[in-house]
Amino acid sequence: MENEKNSSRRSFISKSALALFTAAIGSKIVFGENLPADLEPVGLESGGDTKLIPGKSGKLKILNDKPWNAETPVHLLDPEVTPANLMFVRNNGIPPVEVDVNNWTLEISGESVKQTKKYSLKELMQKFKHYSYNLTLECGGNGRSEFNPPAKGNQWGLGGVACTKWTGVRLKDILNDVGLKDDAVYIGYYGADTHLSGDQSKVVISRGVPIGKAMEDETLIAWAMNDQPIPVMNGYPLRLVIGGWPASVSGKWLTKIAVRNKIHDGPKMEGHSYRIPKYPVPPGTKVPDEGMKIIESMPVKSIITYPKKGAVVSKGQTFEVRGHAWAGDLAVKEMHVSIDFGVTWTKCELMPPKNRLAWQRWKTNLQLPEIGYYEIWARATDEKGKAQPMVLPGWNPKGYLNNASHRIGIIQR
Ligand SMILES: Nc1nc2c(c(=O)[nH]1)N[C@H]1C(S)=C(S)[C@@H](COP(=O)(O)O)O[C@H]1N2
Ligand SMILES: [Mo]
Repeated sequence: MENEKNSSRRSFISKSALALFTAAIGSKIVFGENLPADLEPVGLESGGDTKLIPGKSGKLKILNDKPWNAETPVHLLDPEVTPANLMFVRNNGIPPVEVDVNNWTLEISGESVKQTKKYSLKELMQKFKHYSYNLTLECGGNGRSEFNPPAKGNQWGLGGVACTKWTGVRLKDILNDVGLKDDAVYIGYYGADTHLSGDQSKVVISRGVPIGKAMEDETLIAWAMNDQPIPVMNGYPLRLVIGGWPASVSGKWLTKIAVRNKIHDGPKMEGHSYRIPKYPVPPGTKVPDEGMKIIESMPVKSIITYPKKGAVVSKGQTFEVRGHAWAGDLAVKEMHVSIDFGVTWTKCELMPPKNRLAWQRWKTNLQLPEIGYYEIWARATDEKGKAQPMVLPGWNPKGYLNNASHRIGIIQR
């Protein structure tokens, strides 16, 4: 009755007008017949391709939706600890859809364990001491979009990096509980994600690290990120977390760790995956598999998180410039910025990391001499004296390890 009354009072959009709007939007307008005659649909100003990633902020820049790959706009990486919904997503396959936390197990097996063992999540939590570390995870392909000739794959800008707080148990405590044979040299992870082809028997990705890196204090089997369950896209309910190395070694949706008596040979360990040439090659070179080596510690790098690119500074204003710097397994020793295209450099204040393998905050105050356009260039130097290059450091076939200086343009008015 109520509905009937309403419809008798209102006049609705004509069928031909609705057809026009439907064509313009490119999609059926559900409930379109309810649109009042004098109201136009507001439409999709963004172009209609802003899909939402479960559990993630709509501010992430989507690079791929099959599988999900999304990066963080650099200025949103400003907090010391990256907010969970802003951490980048790099999936190679399809995340597990139904996660049964109560029956989730982690198997430790492989030819170099004394016996195979399985732990439930509860056992892991009860049996071993808990640790928390802030760990920098950066995709090996972060910065790939600057490669020329271009490298295939997701065209990452600078936002395939995050530093979040991880809580869990040390992998070394688990491995010691299981017992390793003397010939153990490598570990490899397995996760519960499934292959894009739909073939359930195919492993999506299974990478690993030498036993020495696996046994470091900061190498965690984690169930929490930023004091909350790990976001679905970042590996819920359990994840291997290894700071300082390409994030591809940090297995998500973790179900198994294999302890190996040789370099792990899972999918994406071999060929050109996460490998770079052993020697410098001219751009565009086809490098044979034997000429490639596995990427280990990531190179020194930094980002400017404030101000945002395109910021407007009023004449004479002093403003803070800040960001983060990291250097794989090493610490960052010095941080500099330039406002004159690299002719002179200003040394910045650089904080120590929260813990080993966490990024370091840097900041300084700047004042610009006159009205006009400037670029701020940022350059970090690691504890061994290696600094970031201004341009792409060395071309490689898959577009890894671009640690060129971050530059932002700003205006003084
Ligand atoms: N099981 C599984 N683990 C994985 C991946 C994956 O596709 N499946 N991607 C790897 C890659 S290449 C990267 S860069 C990081 C990305 O972590 P994030 O999505 O939590 O940012 O996870 C790594 N671990
Ligand atoms: Mo990655």
